[in-house]
Amino acid sequence: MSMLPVMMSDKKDDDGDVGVVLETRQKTKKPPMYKVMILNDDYTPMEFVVHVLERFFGMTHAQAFELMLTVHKKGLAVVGVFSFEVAETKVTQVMDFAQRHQHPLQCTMEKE
Ligand code: TYC
Repeated sequence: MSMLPVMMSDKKDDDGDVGVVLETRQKTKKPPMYKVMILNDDYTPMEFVVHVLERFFGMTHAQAFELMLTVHKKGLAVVGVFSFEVAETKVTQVMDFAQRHQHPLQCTMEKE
């Protein structure tokens, strides 16, 4: 029997794989993400909504104005997508701020 080392080039399929990987499913699940939405109403002033979008969602005035108009025309829009905790905080901040100013603005979240 030969005891010579077998060179890689002498074997078919020698890629260093020992052939025991039967499961390729990734077990590390990405955390669920949540859409935060604002809803249109007939009473909240446009400038208040623009201010909310700047203050709590880091938008520029132009971005905030454009999104506010989308909500005004379409009824609602997604403002951002966040982890559960961040989404919940945004919703609470917006709802508290609107209530303090006595505007009926609604902000909700929904699993993506
Ligand atoms: N529709 C409101 C108005 O005409 C403006 C508005 C926009 C209110 C967006 C809420 O999420 C909203 N004053």
